[in-house]
Amino acid sequence: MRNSKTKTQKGAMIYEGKAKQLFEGPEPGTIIQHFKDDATAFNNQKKGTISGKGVINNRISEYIMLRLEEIGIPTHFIRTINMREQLVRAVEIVPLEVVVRNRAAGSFSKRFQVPEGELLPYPIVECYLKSDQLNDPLVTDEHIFALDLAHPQEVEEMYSLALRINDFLCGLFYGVGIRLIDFKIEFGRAYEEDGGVSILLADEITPDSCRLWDVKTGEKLDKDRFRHDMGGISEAYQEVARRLGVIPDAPVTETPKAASKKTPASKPRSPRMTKLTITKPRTPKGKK
Ligand code: ADP
Ligand code: AIR
Ligand code: ASP
Repeated sequence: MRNSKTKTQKGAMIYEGKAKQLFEGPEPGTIIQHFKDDATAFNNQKKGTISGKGVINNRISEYIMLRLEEIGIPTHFIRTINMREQLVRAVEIVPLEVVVRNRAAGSFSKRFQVPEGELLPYPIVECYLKSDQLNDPLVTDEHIFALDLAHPQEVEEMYSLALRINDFLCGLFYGVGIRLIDFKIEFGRAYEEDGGVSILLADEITPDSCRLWDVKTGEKLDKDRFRHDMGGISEAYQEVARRLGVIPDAPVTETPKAASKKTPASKPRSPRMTKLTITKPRTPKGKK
């Protein structure tokens, strides 16, 4: 249990989405993101729960946001609060889903009839309007400007950040035997005290928002397993987290005692992992 003095005060719920809830944070300009086990696909047509997903996604997103901060990508992440919650900076979400693709898959394969897995000549960036009502249509820069969704400078900034994020994540995942096929990210506007506005990476980067294939076997380790009823969903998410070193080798459980009992005698993969027992939320260094 956390010391009550350090307990982060959670305010009212301000939004309930398909995979996360947002609560007012302890200070103005902050929000608590709560990761649920709920999963949806194909714009809410398919619904279900993936046991333990929220806990794993909270960890994975924390880890990736921190690694990205280290290479100078500005993100909304402030700190992890508990197993399912993280404190983030409140931003005005740019209503675009920015997708980067390294290989053909999903809607790209369907739209252009390109076989899944085919290597693209270079990473491509696409934008979709964030609108469940309209089924997230693909939009061009002209649409973005004409509909005043973002300014040209912001679009340039988001594309450039998206490609840097892709470069970095391709290497990060490849290092643990995973091929990054594609991913979706969201950006937000942060209003600074000096009147300036900056673009931050917001939302999450997890197996819900990426396509991740095992390098050797091509096995899918992401939400496509849920989308296409492939089974082994929780196990796939756990495998990604385990390879990144953010959870121990044992299954993720929210019952602390059970979790520690179940931990096998196997050697942890890195010193980082020994510290990261799933029973104790961690406060990352360098962020308050
Ligand atoms: P959806 O809204 O598509 O159902 P989620 O269930 O993941 O998706 O809900 C999370 C919501 O929080 C998303 O709409 C996302 O745009 C928004 N969001 C993510 N990060 C921030 C942030 N830092 N500030 C404000 N809103 C955010
Ligand atoms: N994505 C798109 N909308 C929601 C999500 N999570 C992600 C998918 C995939 C990438 O964006 O998980 O990694 C491209 O999706 P699609 O369906 O356009 O091929
Ligand atoms: N996240 C979107 C939905 O819930 C799209 C998807 O992941 O397939 O429908």
